[in-house]
Amino acid sequence: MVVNVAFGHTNMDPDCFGSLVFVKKLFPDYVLVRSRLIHPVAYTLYDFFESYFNFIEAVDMERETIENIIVVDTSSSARIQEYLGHIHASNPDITIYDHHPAERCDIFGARRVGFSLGANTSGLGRIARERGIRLESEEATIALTGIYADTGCLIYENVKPLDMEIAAWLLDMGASLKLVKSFLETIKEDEQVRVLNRLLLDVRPVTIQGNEILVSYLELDRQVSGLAAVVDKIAGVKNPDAYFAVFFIPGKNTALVIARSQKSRIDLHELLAPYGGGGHQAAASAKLTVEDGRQFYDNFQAYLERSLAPALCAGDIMSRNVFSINEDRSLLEASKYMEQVNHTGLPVLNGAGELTGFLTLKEIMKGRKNSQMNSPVRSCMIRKVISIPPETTMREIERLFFRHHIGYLPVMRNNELAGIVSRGDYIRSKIGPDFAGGGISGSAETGNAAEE
Ligand SMILES: [Mn+2]
Repeated sequence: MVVNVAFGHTNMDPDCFGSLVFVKKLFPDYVLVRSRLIHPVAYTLYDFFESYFNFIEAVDMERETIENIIVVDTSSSARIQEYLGHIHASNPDITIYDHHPAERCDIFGARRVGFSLGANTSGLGRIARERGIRLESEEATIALTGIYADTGCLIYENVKPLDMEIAAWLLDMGASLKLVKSFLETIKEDEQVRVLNRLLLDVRPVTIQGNEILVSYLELDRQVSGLAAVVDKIAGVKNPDAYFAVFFIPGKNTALVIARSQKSRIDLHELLAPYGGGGHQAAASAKLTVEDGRQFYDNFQAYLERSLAPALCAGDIMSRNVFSINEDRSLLEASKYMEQVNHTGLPVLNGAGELTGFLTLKEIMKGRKNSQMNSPVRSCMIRKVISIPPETTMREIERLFFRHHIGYLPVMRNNELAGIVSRGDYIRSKIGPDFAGGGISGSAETGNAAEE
């Protein structure tokens, strides 16, 4: 028999299932093929909707002549190998619908429809929406689970407006948020809870090159499934720049590293490559055979010390072109100067060039109200200035801004004003590496951030 088939990557996850819902709607004559393994995150979803998908097994394809293949959520031949091995004696047409980077596509002869979206489900959803397709509420629930799973409930950096649009459209068609939530609840097993509790106590903060890192070491008497979900949870609660969890199963001489990163500068895929691991920049893992788990843990920490890139610090993001004012100038002069340089705050220096205070629009307005415009800056400025050395990390900068409700942090090197970090500098450097590293000196900050 001639058959058309569709499948997702090996170890199918919610985004695969969400994508396949749309494949069913868009290409009703395609038969869906199940992967040998289902990703633990998708267990409940799969259990619940198994009959809806009506999957065949990969081995069932051996009897058929496969004419057309649709692949969803991967462009890598390695991740569909388990299916390809069962397709014999036919020369099928392959179409890929995928949201992973195109350069990783190595499925020969395939036509590829690429999406630059947080979830692959959103891309297929857009096509379905354009064709006027409607979903039953169960179908919308599966699809929304797919989008939520791949986008961290629409909060990861990969999220595009279209992911949100399709999510809203699915909700409109009756997707159940209650069900989505229960499908995505990843910590269900008692064993996971036990590991979670132990890790919460055991996890150790270390600062490496200014990065706030968490590490933990735990010995298990056997393999526990869903460890990645536990690691995710810890990373979510403790909020480090990166978390490296090392597990060791003595009976099997197996070490497992599961890592999560919240910083684009910490690329876990690259970091774990020497250990035969991999994944993504933000989430990766490695499994190794080792004799001594403790020893491995020590070596691994030493490896991190050597390998982690220095964290972004004040010296990287500060504006170097600092406008300052002498404390003997009048408030009127200061206000004119501020207007001229288009700044809302200025460091105040004494004759020796030392930082003695800070002046913002607020003090000028106060001075104007009290007819003090001819008084020296010295008499009106903020005297308790919080300044920082150039090595101050982004985390510390963030804490200072929020704890003290200030808009500027003068950067001092050897008692000399080297630069200034404004809230704008801070936010720009957070938005992306392209914005970091200055080049924005002298930019105007709107309003005095101290007021916000
Ligand atoms: Mn995906």
